[in-house]
This record gives sequence, structure tokens and C-alpha cells, in this order.
Amino acid sequence: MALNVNVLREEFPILHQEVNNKPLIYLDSAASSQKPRAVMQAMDHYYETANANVHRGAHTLGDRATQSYEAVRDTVATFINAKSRQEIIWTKGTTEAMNLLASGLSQSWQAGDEVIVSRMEHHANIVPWQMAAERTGAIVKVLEINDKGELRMEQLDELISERTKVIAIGHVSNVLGTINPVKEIIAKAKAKGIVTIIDGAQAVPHFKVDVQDLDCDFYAFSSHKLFGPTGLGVLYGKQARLEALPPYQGGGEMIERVSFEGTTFNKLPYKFEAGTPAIAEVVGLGAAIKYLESQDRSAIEAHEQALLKRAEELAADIPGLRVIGEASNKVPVLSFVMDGLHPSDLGTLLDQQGIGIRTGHHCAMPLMEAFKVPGTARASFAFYNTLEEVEALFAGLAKIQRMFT
Ligand code: 7TS
Repeated sequence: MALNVNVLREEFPILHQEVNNKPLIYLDSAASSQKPRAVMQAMDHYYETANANVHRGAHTLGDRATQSYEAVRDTVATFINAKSRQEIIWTKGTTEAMNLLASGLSQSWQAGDEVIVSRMEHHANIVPWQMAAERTGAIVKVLEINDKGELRMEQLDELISERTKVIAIGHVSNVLGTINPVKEIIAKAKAKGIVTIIDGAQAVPHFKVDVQDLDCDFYAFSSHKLFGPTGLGVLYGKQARLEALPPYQGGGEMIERVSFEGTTFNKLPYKFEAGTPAIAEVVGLGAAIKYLESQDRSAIEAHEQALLKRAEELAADIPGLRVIGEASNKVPVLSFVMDGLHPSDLGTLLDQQGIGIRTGHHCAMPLMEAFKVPGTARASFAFYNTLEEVEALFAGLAKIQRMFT
């Protein structure tokens, strides 16, 4: 069944407005997605009927809050097919998940140990490893990419050594849209006892992820890219790996017993959840996932691929436009540069036409280096975008080109 985009757009109130006197065309979902009404309603309902701190017992609102909040842990566990709810840790986002992992895992590193990341990583999956390497004397090694923006898988065997402790790779590139063969990487790493970490921030909004099938040790993503609220993310980890990892932040909730003689830590998942969590946001994420799962996900994928294909066709018709990232397996993200026009000017001129894209280095500076560009313009699509919006983007680009070149 084809997706009825106009009907589901009704569920996204923000899309129905004018920007600069033009109908809004939102093409920046890779930076942050828009939210269906169900998310706002769930959060309102929570604040109107159940708001209290969680895990304190003692009164009814506290119980309601705890119940709503903990129920979403089950929703998330099912969503990514985790073995148990204890394997789902709330974080502030993908960034915090990566910092938690780099900080914890590096505590057992020795000088000369190695971490492998790829050229196309977001800074969130580079800088925490560099910081940990700086502290420990470890080395960050880089899996390079080819001209199409795909991982050079043939390099992986050479990169892996006796000293490799961690391979941390993005499931999907936020700039190129490339879907990486993470299952293959994980299998290779596992055979050598190397810890595998997948940055799934750009994957979960587009296709079904099954962490048991992937067999990764850790998988991270952000709520706000998955049609949920900001300030919340998920770190999945295999139970044994999480048990072995030291806590990240200290404080309330994460302890079993505190005394000045010494403190013992709470069991999973609470060991990693110091302080009052983002309760309403967790409730909102639960609604976002339920919304997404109520849709036909294969119809969503087909629609998104149609958007990407149309964008690629129209991009080929614009002289002087160069697409950055031509992998054979992509989510609907299109990065490009245009002769004679700076990406940031493109962004401003499109905004005047009501079209929102992102421009710049997209927190992937090493990737910009590889393509020898200071930045790109990036249109990123979600299932609520239409073919007409894709066409409007390229009509807009053609107009800008006529005006300025
Ligand atoms: N990893 C990937 C692959 C990302 O795309 C992003 C954010 C992050 C990690 C960090 O996520 P956060 O929620 O912790 O900030 N990417 C983008 C982007 O492409 N444009 O703005 C943010």
C-alpha cells in the first residue's frame, strides 16, 4: 500500500505554516525531525495528570509517573529487539551515549591500545574517542571511504590489530546518507573479541533496527531525530557489557548504598542513570515510537526512497551541482555543492523561499576534508515530505542559479 502522505501530514501541526510568506518546506529532518501531535499530547497528558518524580514510591502521582516512564523502556526494548529492558539506558542523546562509552571503556585501556572509527563519523563519534585516547595514550585509527562515500571495507582487516579495543561506526552517515554494512563489521570484530559500538542516530528514523540480529555490543540513538522530544537518547548495551562498564556519572538513583566508607552501585539500567531523568521526554518518545510503529514501515521506506530518487534525478539536471555521497545504499539525505555559490548563501536564499535545509560541515569535518569542500548544502527528508516539496527545492535552486551565476 502506498503511503498517504497528505493524511499523515495532518498529524504534524508544525508543517502547516508559512515561513517568509511561503509555505514551509522542512528538509532538515536529519538535524531534528518534526513531531506528530501524539507526542505533544502524551507529554501534555503526563504533565496534566501524572507529573512527579520517578522511583520514589510514597504517593500516587509518583507511581503514575514511574509507570508511564518505565513502560517506555519496554517499548524501546521491543522497538530495537533488545533481549531485556535492563539493556536500555536513558541518556541525553547519542552524544552523551558516546561519551559514556568512551569514558567507561577507556578506563581499562593501556597506552598503545587502539580504537577504529570511520572517516564519515559525526563528531559525537570521534571526539569522545580522541579525548579518551589523549588520557590513556591510545590511538584512534580511521577506516577511509571511497569517492562514492562508502566505507573501504577492504581496509578493515589491515586496521584491526591485537591492540584494537573498540570499533565505533555510524550505521548511517548524517551527511552522505550512506547505510554502512555494520553487520559485517560487527561479525569481524566479534571474531576478535573487539567491542562494537554503532551510532544509530540516522538509522532508526528510516528503517527497522534489530540489535540482536546485528549482534553489536552497544547501539545509540537520539529521540529528537526519531520524531520524539529533545534532550533524550537511548544507549542499548548487551547486559554483560553494561555490567562490566563502570558508572558514568555519580549521584542519586545510580547507587545502592552510600556511606563515607564507600558506595555501591544500583543494578542495571539505573547504574547509568544518575539524577532525575527526562521523564516527560521519555513519555513523548514512547508516543513517537508507537506512532511510527502504527505506520506501514515498508511503505514509509518505499516513499522515502522515491523522494531520494526524485531528488537525485532533479539534481542531475542542474548544471554545476555536484552531489556529495553516491553510495548504492542510502537513506533520503542529499548533500551537494554548487559552482559559484557558497553553501551558506544557498541556505539563506532557500529559506527566503520557505525551504529549510542545513548547510556547513554537519559536525563531520574529517569527511569534508576527504571531499575537499568546506561544507555542503544538505536536504534531508522524512516520510512526511512530499514529491512536490522535492520538486520545489530544485525549482528553488534553479532560480537561485539564474539569479546569481
Ligand atoms: N551521530 C550522528 C550520526 C548524528 O547525525 C548526530 C546529530 C549525532 C550523532 C549527535 O546527536 P545528538 O542528538 O546527540 O546531537 N546530527 C546532526 C545533524 O546531522 N545535523 O544536526 C545534528
